Amino acid sequence: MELIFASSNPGKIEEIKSVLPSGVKLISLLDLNFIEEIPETANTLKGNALLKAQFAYDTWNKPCFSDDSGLEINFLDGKPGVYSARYAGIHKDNNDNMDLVLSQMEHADDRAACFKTVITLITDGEVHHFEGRVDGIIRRNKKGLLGFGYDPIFEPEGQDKTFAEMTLNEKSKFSHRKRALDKMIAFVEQQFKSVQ
Ligand code: ITT
Repeated sequence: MELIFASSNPGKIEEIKSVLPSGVKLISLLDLNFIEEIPETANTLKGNALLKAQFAYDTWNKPCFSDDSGLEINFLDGKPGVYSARYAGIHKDNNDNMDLVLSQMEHADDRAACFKTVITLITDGEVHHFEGRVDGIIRRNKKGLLGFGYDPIFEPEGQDKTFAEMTLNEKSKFSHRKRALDKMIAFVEQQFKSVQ
């Protein structure tokens, strides 16, 4: 089956492509040469995931899903959260976002944080949400070159390396995205079986 993934984030697309079952063909917004930004004006992950999936469904009228994710940091009262992608400003990049977090947490002893993902799937106009979460800590310095976004400063609970020091396979053992995706895959497989 074909599924449109309403994302143009290469890091997310690569992660998701690496774990989808071989029977699912993923078509991202990059594959569709769609370069506009889909407006993310909601103030929750679920709200933004719905906006992106609904936009894709209305535009291409095919089964599609979206991913809205964020890093929630205890010491920062849950920030950057839904504003993770543009925490340091709309024209800033991942490094600027991490630098801002690290400077705001320079004297913080409470390093607890979590990544959350909401995946929204729309098939036949029906909307389904799937959530995933991973707990961990914010390190005092960036470490590792793999992954994307805040990976160099996030270390999942019980591990001694950051997401940016992990291969795609390793990150997938812990990641918020994989946990949400597993729920979506189980749901899609169940639906597929029931129509056979
Ligand atoms: P799309 O909307 O095109 O999917 P985006 O980058 O705008 O891409 P989000 O709105 O979900 O995606 O923003 C989430 C931001 O949170 C993302 O840009 C990263 O900075 C960060 N993020 C999300 N998942 C992450 C992960 O697995 N590792 C590191 N950072 C992550």
